[in-house]
Amino acid sequence: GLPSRRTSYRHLYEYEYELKELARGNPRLVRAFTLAEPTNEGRDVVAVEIAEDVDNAADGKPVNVLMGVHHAREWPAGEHAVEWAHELVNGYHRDNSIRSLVARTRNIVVPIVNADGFSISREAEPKGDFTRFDYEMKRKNCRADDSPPQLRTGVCKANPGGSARGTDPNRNYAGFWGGAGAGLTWGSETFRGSAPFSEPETRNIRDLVSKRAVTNLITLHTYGNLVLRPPGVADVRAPLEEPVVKALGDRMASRNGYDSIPSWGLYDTTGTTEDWSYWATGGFGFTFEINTAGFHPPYEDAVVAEYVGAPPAAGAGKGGNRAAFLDMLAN
Ligand code: 0X9
Ligand code: ZN
Repeated sequence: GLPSRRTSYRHLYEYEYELKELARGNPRLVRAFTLAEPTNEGRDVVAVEIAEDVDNAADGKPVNVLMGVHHAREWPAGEHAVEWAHELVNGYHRDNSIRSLVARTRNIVVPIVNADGFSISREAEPKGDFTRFDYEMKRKNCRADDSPPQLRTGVCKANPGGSARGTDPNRNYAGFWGGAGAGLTWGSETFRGSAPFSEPETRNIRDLVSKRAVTNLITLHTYGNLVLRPPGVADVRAPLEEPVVKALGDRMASRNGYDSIPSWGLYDTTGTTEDWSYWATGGFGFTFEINTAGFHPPYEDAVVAEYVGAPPAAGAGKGGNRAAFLDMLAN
């Protein structure tokens, strides 16, 4: 089972509560904090940092960031991120190899980057008052202020047309912003936004990555069982250390059984998280596309099996993302 023994998708309030509880129970090891800005609808974006002597942030140890749910409907992304936090804390107390990894690194986990969108998607299911496409299958954030008049009437939760209202957080970063694979209009599911970093969600990550000299980040999405590395467009001529980045991606993929490919091999994208962070800071970054069954299929399939790993009995068992994350930490 999972490090937390969880068996169903969390709600937003459970993420917040759990991260704070983890810090409260392990004050030297875990620090819970809120990212720089609240979302457009005023929600906090909550994170934890896990390290030995966690408050001594200037100790020079490599910083790893794991984040989930840039895209509202991709619920397993948040689950894998928060389970990783539990894994490190549990392992620190019980497992010598994890304890020594934690002693050598600093680990920041942001399970739900797009708190507004996730909240709408996650809470849509039990209610009969909105359509599946507008709410449960929402992808983007909630940006109403500078959207066209017909989309501007209040916060996005209270109004139909919710899927159109918003910017795609994974097209809003400054790296090659607005190029191939990014929508230019509000109605687009990949809308780049009105300007680079026009959204609190991306500004929050910019702030975190810039302040903390991040060595590596992994941004979790669903779906496809892929480890994606920069660049998002094939014709980028930036000085990318392709052999190094490929080797890291391949290593992680060898643990979780995913395919390791450059992002442009999936399709062209610009304004994505790790393209920006790599070119802005030199820090490594990868996108994992978790599971093959959909954006948020049954928990057992997309979270338990994909995180812990399939049992090896059938011959083709995978290590799961637990193994991939630990491998990155060990490097
Ligand atoms: O399109 C996306 O943003 C990602 N796929 S998803 O189905 N989760 O929406 C893929 C992005 C891949 N490109 C980069 N990460 N550069
Ligand atoms: Zn996604």
